[in-house]
Amino acid sequence: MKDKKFYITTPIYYTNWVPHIGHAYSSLVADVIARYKRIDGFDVKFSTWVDENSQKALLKAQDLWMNIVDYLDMMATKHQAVWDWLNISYTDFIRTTEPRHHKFVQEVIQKTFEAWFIKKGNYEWLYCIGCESFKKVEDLNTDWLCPDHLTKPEIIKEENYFFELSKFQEKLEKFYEENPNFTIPNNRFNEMKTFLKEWLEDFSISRNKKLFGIPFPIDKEQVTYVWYDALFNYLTVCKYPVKSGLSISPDLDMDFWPADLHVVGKEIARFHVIYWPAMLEAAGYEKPKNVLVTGFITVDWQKIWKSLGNAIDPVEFSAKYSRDLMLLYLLTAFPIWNDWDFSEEQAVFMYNAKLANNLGNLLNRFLVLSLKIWGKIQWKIDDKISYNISQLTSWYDSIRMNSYDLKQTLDKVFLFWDILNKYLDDTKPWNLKDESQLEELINILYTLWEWLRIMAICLYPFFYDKMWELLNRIWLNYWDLEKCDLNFNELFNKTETFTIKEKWEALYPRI
Ligand code: ME8
Repeated sequence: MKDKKFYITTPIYYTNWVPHIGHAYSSLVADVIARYKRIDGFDVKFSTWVDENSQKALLKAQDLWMNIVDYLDMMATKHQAVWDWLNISYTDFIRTTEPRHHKFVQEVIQKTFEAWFIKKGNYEWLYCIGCESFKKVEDLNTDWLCPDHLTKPEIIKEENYFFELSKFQEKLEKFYEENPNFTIPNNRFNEMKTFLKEWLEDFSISRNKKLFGIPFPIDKEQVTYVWYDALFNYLTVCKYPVKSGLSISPDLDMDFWPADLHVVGKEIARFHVIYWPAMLEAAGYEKPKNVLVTGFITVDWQKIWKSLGNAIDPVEFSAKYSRDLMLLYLLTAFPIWNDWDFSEEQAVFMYNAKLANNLGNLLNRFLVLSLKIWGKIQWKIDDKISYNISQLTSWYDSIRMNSYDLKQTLDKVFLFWDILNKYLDDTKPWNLKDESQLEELINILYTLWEWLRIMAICLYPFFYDKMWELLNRIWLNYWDLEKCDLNFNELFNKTETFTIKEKWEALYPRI
């Protein structure tokens, strides 16, 4: 068991749809970070799956004339198939209809009630089923519709239970002050701080109608509001992790709490940055360390909608091209704090430029040279370039990956290819044909291979499959970087002997 622990989550996704490219974006971001942490010697817990107690799933099941339980089973399987196809390296899966989640949510509500943070009140509000959230008149567009779903919100008038969020205004302000990087990136944190300044109202956490959901423990006539149950999924998997079958083993993974990172989209930042820390404090749990907020992907500048037929299927897209192409595009075309309009053309262009041409050409250039010399290359790194290597490694590890800046990390690693290409152009190893120049030639080649080794390690969390192949082809026995005991620094500083025996097919064929 490793002592360094890291717990990362994706949002749990609604099951009125199968995941589209936007959902895949969040899960891929979380996957890269999880793999990075594993290589760096952390014991990683990575949780994901589905948010099931929603009205919209119920309506969808009714539309299909299906029993809700059968419908949810079918959709949970479909969601899992997507994440398995994309090789998302989750360790924990949660469905919010599972008995362990019901049990835990009821426990925390009881605890929160006993701590005097839940009160009864009259609820008179507008509710958008698409958002599964209440709305104010000023949130609606000029036709009185929800601007995101273009539907008329329901008017709900009933007596139910409220979470007293207003008691947390000052506590949250203080928490943000003490944790200036709680929400990444900064623009999203600033939005949340502005929101916090304006108003914090108590919000309803139960519904009077007998809807589908978790029975509210202090009043059995009511069910729990879906968001109040959903957020606690992150804790359920620590409190009652399913390690074998469906047995409920209390507290087994509580040493992973508080979560290190929640990856969420901007539309649910408010739930994670404002409500969630308050809900945790009220129930007596520590707050998460960071929330990473991603921007939104549109297609033809429209929100992605099943009914518009503009949803890009991540399985189809990655089958047509590759997971690496999709990931490269989603993580480098735009910064995480931006929204972006999806473009297949641009994705292919970036792949060809960065992976097929840049990496591919470089590899070919010195593969041919190395084969000409001999099989084994062991020498020392050229001083002219060793500084650049150490600059890359220290920068990679301590600065970018640890602040979850995936775009900058990739951009920077790709930038180092240019340095390497320039090194080749400057040293012109192909001109070193004389016997007396052999030592110099070997030295240059060794430097190049060592550099490639480092780059492959840096890129492994992103493109683990191809980078594993690359390391394998130069006969390095890094058969499972995510399970080996070395951390990044040790891997970077390892001295290796390279064996180059045969010409390979292109690692990334041009499209
Ligand atoms: O909100 N662009 O689930 P959800 C980028 N169940 N990311 C997108 C996206 C897009 N167009 N569309 C979706 C819910 N996402 C709740 C979450 S968590 C306790 C409960 C991603 O199925 C993004 O991460 O609507 C967004 O926050 C999430 O999927 C919403 O998925």
